[in-house]
Amino acid sequence: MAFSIAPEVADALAAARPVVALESTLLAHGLPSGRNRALAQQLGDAIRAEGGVPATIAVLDGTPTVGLSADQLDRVCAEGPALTKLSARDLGPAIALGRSGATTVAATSVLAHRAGIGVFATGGLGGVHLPAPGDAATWDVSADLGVLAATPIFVVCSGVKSVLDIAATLEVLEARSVPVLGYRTDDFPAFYLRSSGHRVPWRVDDPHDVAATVRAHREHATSGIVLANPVPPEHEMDRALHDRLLAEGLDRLREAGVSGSDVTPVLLEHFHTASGGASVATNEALVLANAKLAAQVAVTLSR
Ligand code: PSU
Ligand code: MN
Repeated sequence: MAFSIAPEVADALAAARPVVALESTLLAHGLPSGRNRALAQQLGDAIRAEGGVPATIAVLDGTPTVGLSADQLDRVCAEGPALTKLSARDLGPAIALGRSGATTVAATSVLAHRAGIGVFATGGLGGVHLPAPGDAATWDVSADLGVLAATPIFVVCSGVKSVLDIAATLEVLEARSVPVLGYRTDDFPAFYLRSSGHRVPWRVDDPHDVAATVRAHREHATSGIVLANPVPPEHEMDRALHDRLLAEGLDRLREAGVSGSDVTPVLLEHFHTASGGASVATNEALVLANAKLAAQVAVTLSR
């Protein structure tokens, strides 16, 4: 099967230099067209500024591609939501049928690991959704969690969105033996907000302790590791605005009968339009901070 790794990424991996994987779903589906291409560039620049090599991942015309070129980033960002959202289970069909798609945390983790990349930066993980009204439980659990349980990848994120059942998400990560570390915090962040009100089991305060933890974990376990890095304080969303948009967004999903993998993109779109772009600025700031931190850890790990 064709598998394309950008020469710069392949060279860095061969020389054991630090590489940071980035996902393409957050570009294509998580941010409005018009903002995503600039962020893609800034993410790469932030990783390079720390001494790392960025590797954005997608599937293009049936080829899993690790390290998108400028032209390929143009394409992924221009196609945006028209591009299929590929989770891990979708990789086989997309490859076999010659299709293109943006990769989620799950699919990006699988391809990054296969390419030999162990460090990954993103915005928010998928998780356990809230049950539909009247239902006691939900079967809508993101494949991100199962893949992180089975894949030795270290992922920096800003927690999960408050549209998810955060307590249940943390329970699944615990049950699946995925360590969750808080970066300079004791609270698991909720993407737009610095705290979800749920505690993290472990707190780490600098990239060296993070790298040491990743190394120690990899000595005895094959699961992934989550580092939860809260959005920088100056970019946190106003809590009252956040709570209003969340309530409105949930009503909207219910009215439109949206379910499954469409839930996250539709909700994000509501946040972006109804906040007049404030949520986009928060989203961009947190992903950038995560790329920078992931690069610092990757640099430390490579020493
Ligand atoms: N959460 C966000 N922004 C995103 C996503 C999640 O705040 O863009 C994307 C990520 O790619 C994540 C995916 O892996 O959604 C999870 O989707 P699902 O719940 O359908 O597995
Ligand atoms: Mn889902």
